[in-house]
Amino acid sequence: MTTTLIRGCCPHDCPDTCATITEVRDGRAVAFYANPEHPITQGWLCAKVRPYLERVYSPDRLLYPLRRTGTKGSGSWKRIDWDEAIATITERWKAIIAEYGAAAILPYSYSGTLGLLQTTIVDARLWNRMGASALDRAICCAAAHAAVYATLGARYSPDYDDLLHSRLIILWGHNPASSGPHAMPFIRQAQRAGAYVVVIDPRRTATARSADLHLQINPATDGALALGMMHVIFAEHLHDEPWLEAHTVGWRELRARAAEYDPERVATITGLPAQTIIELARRYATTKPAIIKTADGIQRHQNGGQTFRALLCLPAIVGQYGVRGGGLAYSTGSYAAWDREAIGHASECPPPPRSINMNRLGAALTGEVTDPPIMSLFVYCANPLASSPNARLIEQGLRREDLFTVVHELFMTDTARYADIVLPATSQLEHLDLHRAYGHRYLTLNQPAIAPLGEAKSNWEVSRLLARAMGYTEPWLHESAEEAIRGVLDASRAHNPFLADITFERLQREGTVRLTLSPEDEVPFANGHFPTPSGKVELWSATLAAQGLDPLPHYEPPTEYVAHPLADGWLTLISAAPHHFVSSSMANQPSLRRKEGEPHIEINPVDAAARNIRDGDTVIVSNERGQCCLRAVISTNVPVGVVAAAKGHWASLSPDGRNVNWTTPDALADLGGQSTFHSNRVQIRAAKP
Ligand SMILES: Nc1nc2c(c(=O)[nH]1)N[C@H]1C(S)=C(S)[C@@H](COP(=O)(O)OP(=O)(O)OC[C@H]3O[C@@H](n4cnc5c(=O)[nH]c(N)nc54)[C@H](O)[C@@H]3O)O[C@H]1N2
Ligand SMILES: Nc1nc2c(c(=O)[nH]1)N[C@H]1C(S)=C(S)[C@@H](COP(=O)(O)OP(=O)(O)OC[C@H]3O[C@@H](n4cnc5c(=O)[nH]c(N)nc54)[C@H](O)[C@@H]3O)O[C@H]1N2
Ligand SMILES: [Mo]
Repeated sequence: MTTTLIRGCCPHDCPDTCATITEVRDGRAVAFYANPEHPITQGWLCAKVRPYLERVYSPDRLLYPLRRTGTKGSGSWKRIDWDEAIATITERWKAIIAEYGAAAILPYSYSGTLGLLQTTIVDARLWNRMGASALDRAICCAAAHAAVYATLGARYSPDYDDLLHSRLIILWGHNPASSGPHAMPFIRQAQRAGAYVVVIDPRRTATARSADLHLQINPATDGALALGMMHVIFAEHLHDEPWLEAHTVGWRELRARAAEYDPERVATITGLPAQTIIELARRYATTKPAIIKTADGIQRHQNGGQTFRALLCLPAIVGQYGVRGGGLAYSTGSYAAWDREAIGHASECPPPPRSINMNRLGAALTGEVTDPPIMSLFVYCANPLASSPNARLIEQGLRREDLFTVVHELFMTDTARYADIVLPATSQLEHLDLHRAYGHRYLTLNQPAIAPLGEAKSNWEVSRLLARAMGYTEPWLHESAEEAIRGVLDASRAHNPFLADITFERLQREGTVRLTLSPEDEVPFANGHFPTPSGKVELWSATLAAQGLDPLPHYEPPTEYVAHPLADGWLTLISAAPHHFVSSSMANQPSLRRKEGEPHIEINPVDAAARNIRDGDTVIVSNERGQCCLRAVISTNVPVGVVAAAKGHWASLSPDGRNVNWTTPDALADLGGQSTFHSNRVQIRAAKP
């Protein structure tokens, strides 16, 4: 029997975007592993994606369309065929459009896959054509994006191997050991060669444990720390004035702002000793190249946008943008910018009637959005009941008898349980897609390795079926998967030099292709140009000033800020990335659930003793939004006043049918409508005192 090797790409929400190989024998995938030739993947996969065939061939895969037969959430279903499913959905939609207008239909999707076709194109075309409510996809990185565009103009970052040139690496609110593990070997190698590694994180993470210095900062106070570092750097004349003069706007205004953040004041805010702040500032200003590497976790606070702005300003103060091994590594997302019109054909469609922030889903379903109310929800690539904030309110919304909910999924997730119609989705091994990364500068084509299991269909196929049944005849709603990808790639290449010479044929041939970077593009911003309105780093941001926002970074505590020492028994709950799941994806896979352990919360011994909580107790974590039950783990991994419980556990697989998101806030941050999961104040008590 012959074995075929099919090149693919990990589709999950992670900066590493690994290249994979599937071995297929007789139509069945028999092995799945890393492509040894990919310069970032380097021949190994993370703990969660290694056993991927368990996910693909899971006995829990949804294989047929289902129609609800019991009450919402009751779990009684009847198998139906695709014709009936599509007819049921589109007839209901036509009736809703006739009565309320298409704005009453809300697509809800996020990062189940990050593919160009199955996510980016599917997120746009059908919904644009229909005139459905747009979804403001602000759950993950909206504040950082707004801050980056205002300050630097584009998300340009180096590849991980640039870290080998760094002498100082500050991992700021970032836990790559779990959240982007392929950066770790480069960080380790740099450290062995003498680079000094600092981790700034309230939690002692796996990444923090191997750092040279771990600063357990008070949550949501990083903006003050960054401004305090600037204060010291300016006061001691360690700033790079010629660079600031040549490449920035507003450095003197920023210096005046930083003057307000003397080390004593910043020490009170951050909980770090003043001397530590001074030493960090000196080290940062005098060790070159110095890189700040961050990700998305740090911005999930009410002040996340201003915090990110402050971080982005730091490298400019010491002239580190454009230096190999220096600057700030956040995201490479702007290099392979796709042609927006080719993606969504928006110019041929009515403008979206309105936009609904995904972080407000519960509120939107239960009265915040009217005229028209949301009458149908179409969920794909997302599991909002497990992953979106203020889940109690989402559950209340999903129970609405008059809400018509369709969920397209691989598994019967927390959200799918509340659907009227469930549609089975293909896995990455069963469909075509093209992936850019946000952690490096390679494109990878994902070739389908096996036929769809059961009657599963890809997002793009479902979009095509829905468009046909709705009577939409535009050819761009009916292209083949390959035509759709080729169309966007060709249109984007026409005006994006980073895609020069990258054709579909070349991707088919080579699997992974490095973006076309001229020698001067290798190091981000090395040419001294920043695509902001001024062409410079906007320390004083004209973009933000025009929106009536503070043009300079500042620190303001979140509303749910827990002051030290403890006020009224409140604790700040950080719910960051689990090691063995990606958000709630894979959190139903038995082998990975065993490794991650049951849903638990880390609590400092001091806070535990004050509440008579013993290690292993079941505790109730609660606030005005809701509550959930977790197992207490007493640990100094978290400082006094901070507790930590991973995101991602399924509510339906948790002892009390809820997860941490029953407590998390749906308040929006200061920039971009960003989620504020970690600005979350909770009370904790033992379930049986
Ligand atoms: N294994 C795994 N990998 C993932 C994911 C996953 O769920 N699991 N999720 C993916 C997704 S969707 C994303 S967006 C990225 C996120 O990637 P990261 O940002 O690296 O991950 P997070 O765990 O969300 O947050 C990083 C760290 O921020 C810390 N933090 C929280 N609040 C503060 C603060 O106020 N100050 C400071 N200094 N630190 C703070 C948390 O303790 C956490 O350790 O990871 C991706 N990769
Ligand atoms: N408490 C807390 N919650 C958080 C965060 C936090 O820091 N704290 N972080 C947030 C962040 S950063 C993010 S990005 C969000 C992510 O939130 P979501 O985007 O909702 O991600 P998941 O929960 O992983 O759900 C994705 C679903 O898509 C499905 N899926 C995968 N591939 C496909 C496909 O091809 N087609 C279809 N139709 N479905 C598919 C998967 O099976 C999975 O159930 O979570 C957020 N939730
Ligand atoms: Mo995310």
